[in-house]
Amino acid sequence: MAHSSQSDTRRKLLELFSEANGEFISGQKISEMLGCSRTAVWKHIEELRKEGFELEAVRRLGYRIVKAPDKVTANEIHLGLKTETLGRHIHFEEEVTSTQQIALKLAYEGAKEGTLVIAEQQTAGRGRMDRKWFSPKGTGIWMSLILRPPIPPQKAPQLTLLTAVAIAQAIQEITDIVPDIKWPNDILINGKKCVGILTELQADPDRIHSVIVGIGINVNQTIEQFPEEIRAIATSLSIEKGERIQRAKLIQEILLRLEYLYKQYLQYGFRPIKLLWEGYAASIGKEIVARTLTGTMKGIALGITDEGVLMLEDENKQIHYIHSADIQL
Ligand code: BT5
Repeated sequence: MAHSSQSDTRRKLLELFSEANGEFISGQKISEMLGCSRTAVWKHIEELRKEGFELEAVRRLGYRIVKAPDKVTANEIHLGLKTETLGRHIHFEEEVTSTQQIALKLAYEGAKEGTLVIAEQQTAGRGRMDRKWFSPKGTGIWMSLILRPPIPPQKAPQLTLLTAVAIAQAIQEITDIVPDIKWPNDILINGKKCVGILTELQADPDRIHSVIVGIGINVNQTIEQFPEEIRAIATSLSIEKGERIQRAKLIQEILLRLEYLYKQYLQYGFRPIKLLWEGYAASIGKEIVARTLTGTMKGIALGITDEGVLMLEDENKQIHYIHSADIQL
């Protein structure tokens, strides 16, 4: 309890700094707003410094944040976060096996919707079907979000598409690059993979307990930092943009967009999301190869249905509805 009220105070403090927009706030005002002593304020400020925040303290003026570190700790993400629920609870660790694993455990223990698990590094990051996801330290965004949507379990894959739209919008906002979405779970820039999404479901046949939306984004890697085996197919935002990107800012933008789309989705269904999705879709009208568990199919990608299912037209003009596959463009 003591720990959680400490971190609540820290969060309020960061909100104050966030509203102050780089201006000074007096120690007196901070202690009034937080309902704690001036000494306690000073201790919180020291904690922030230890985390890498640069704070200026000037007599009579008070404190201001000069620079936030490029870390993805809860504090960094909370500073400037505008969402109501998504990311309001953050579980940060320097190193984990996989944020999916931790999120799953927290969800099982009753974690609230919107809880975010994030790490600087994953030692066993994973993709679909137990494929590997490379997640080196301090360069990318490796995070898992817990959702508890009141929808039937078979609709859960739509959340992957919704998440892809939110990330594509956020990337566009922060970098000015318009990325492509490749059905169902990749985001590409110039044909190379920059983002992967992994949606995992815990449900009874008729009720979802939780959906863990795993998001992996290559942000500041250089080409040499990619392992040989994916160097030809992967890219990062900084490679494409030619400059470093502040990860916390991108996370805030993603959470904000995701929250908005998620609300729309729960209210109006998948159709409005579909329209946005099509705006970023890389494959529509093109010839693709779809590898499913039962075989390989070649044809023209016609688009997705109002339910998010991929429609593929084969050479005999027959239309196939594909629920899950790997796509080659
Ligand atoms: C995905 O799988 O694209 C989903 C990736 C989800 C990663 C996030 S990170 C946070 C959370 N915690 C986890 O443990 N996972 C989630 P899939 O479509 O199966 O693609 C996997 C393939 O992408 C691999 O087989 C590689 O070819 C390639 N790959 C692996 N690491 C990559 C990277 N960092 N960048 C680009 N491509 C990569």
